[in-house]
Amino acid sequence: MLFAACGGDEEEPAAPPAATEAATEAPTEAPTEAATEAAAGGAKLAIAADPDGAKKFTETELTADAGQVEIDFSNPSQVPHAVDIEGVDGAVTETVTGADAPPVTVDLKPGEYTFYCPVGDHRQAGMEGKLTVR
Ligand SMILES: [Cu+2]
Repeated sequence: MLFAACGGDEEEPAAPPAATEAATEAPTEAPTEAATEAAAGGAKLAIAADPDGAKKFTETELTADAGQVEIDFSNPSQVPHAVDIEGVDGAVTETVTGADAPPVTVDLKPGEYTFYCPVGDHRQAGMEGKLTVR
């Protein structure tokens, strides 16, 4: 109700609510540098498990830019899965079933990696893929 009341100020020459709105919206677009930095340091690597429960990921070849990468693993199936990137300390997600795993952020150096599911025999069954970091 307070905001509705403010809207009624339109007739006044210097309506404070309008100025406040402008100030609120501007910062989201203005700092282009900050946005660029966020993109560079906030890269995301989306990985998903087969929705039908097969022991495989939806993609077997992924690429990422070197640096801080957030691993976002989604497992919509009713089979427990996780993601582990071979040879990268800490690059392993929680095992989830029918859910998204909490994001895991790792520092990736350029190179070729193998990501796989560490659950049971899933990797042997073919639940793995190649990750190229540039
Ligand atoms: Cu699995």
